[in-house]
Amino acid sequence: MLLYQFRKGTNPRRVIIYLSEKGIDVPRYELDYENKEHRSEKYRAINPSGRAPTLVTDAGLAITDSAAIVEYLEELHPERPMIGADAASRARVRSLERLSADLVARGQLWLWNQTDAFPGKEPAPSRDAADRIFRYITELLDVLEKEIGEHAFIAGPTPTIADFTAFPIFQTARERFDLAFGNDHPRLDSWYKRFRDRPSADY
Ligand SMILES: N[C@@H](CCC(=O)N[C@@H](CS)C(=O)NCC(=O)O)C(=O)O
Repeated sequence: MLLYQFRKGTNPRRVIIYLSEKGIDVPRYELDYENKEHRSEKYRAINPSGRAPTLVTDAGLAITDSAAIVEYLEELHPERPMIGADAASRARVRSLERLSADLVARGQLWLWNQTDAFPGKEPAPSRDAADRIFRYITELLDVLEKEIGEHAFIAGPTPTIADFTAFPIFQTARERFDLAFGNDHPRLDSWYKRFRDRPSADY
């Protein structure tokens, strides 16, 4: 198996954090983002979207989406389940995981406009657009703030793929760009700080 990744990429980190929490490891290949290796013909032959992560299995199957990679690995390693232990808990975890995936997508659109760091994505970043997009982010943060309630983790008392999906966009905003993200949501802010202390969150 080989995991193509960007060590600090928001979507790759969903897999990286999962692997660490699960206590399993797979060989990694760090794509050279600066030199656009992910856009090369060689990499696009593996993942036509030219994005990361990709997991290539020993049988040569290329899994080209972070959520699909996590679900695949979870099927190979069912011990200590991280998508929930029964139908009801899996439904809750998956709902919150998908909501978190929406948060990532909106968060990325926001960062493309709020910063000048993604000229390939947004050649004319607009702070007005960023402010508008942030309203849609806040809508999802409000939901997560309610859902986490008094739990230690987003979907309940134990870490799940919902945490591994949501955490990286908070971390990208806060640590890579020094931007507030969820700071006005007290439960999410505490969750972020607690999760940040876990070895899996090492950046
Ligand atoms: N749905 C995909 C999205 C992958 C994705 O957008 N990855 C970003 C890194 S966070 C990427 O490769 N960006 C480079 C680009 O689009 O040029 C997944 O979750 O794996």
